[in-house]
Amino acid sequence: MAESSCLPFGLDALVSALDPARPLVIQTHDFPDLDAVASAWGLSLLLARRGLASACVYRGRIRSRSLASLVSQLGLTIANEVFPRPEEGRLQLIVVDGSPVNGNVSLFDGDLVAVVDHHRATCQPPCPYSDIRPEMASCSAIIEGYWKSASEPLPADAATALLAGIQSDTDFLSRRASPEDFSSYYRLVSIGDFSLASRVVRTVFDLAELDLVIEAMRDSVVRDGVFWAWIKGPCSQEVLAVLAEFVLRTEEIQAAVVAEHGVPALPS
Ligand SMILES: [Mn+2]
Repeated sequence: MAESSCLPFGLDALVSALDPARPLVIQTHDFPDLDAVASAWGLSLLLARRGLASACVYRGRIRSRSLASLVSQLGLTIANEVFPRPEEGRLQLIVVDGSPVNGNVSLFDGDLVAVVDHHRATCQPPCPYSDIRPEMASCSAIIEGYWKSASEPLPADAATALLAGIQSDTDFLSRRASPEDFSSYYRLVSIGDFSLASRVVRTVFDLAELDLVIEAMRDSVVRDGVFWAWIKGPCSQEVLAVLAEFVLRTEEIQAAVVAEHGVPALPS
């Protein structure tokens, strides 16, 4: 169940919260990942079916090797700046896969109209439309559900991106996931390019980063069942998670703490 909002959920409710005469952007959380960008792109294409043009934007940098690969292979258009045209009216913002009340989105200048997210919110975001479902493991599955409930056929490229979003956020459905994530995944597999998505999501290192991981493992310590390691970054976003997931396959290790030196700050 979605958390409370003054509007019902889905494409029609979202569209009714938007002013078609004003410019619109779909903003991901800062330093976006695959799930965030796939969700933004999937929602942008769906809104276009209702005659609403939007741009996908983010702040920070793309630090994910797999996301950079998906963006180039599918030709996704996403920018880390907006170009306001005051004569067209104030910008409307939709946030996906994050929420300003959780501190993971530095909003561009404009009016927050909607938040679509799967992270637990500390409070209701200040906007007319919110669809926040912490029981779901990916935002991509929420967006796939919007396509399905609107009876709009998903293009293959968008399905590939959303598939990659679910694969990435759930480690190929091996982490906690809801029945809706599984259902979306099942539908997307038959439309999108499963092998492209899987290859992109699994390719997270280059050889230099592999060396950094080997070095971090050599210098790691295990105390009371906890694995501790530092990676001498900068490295791509997924490297830490992949190292942690790998060592958690060790019988004697119950938890992993993996951190990176040299994480860049968000430009102000
Ligand atoms: Mn996500």
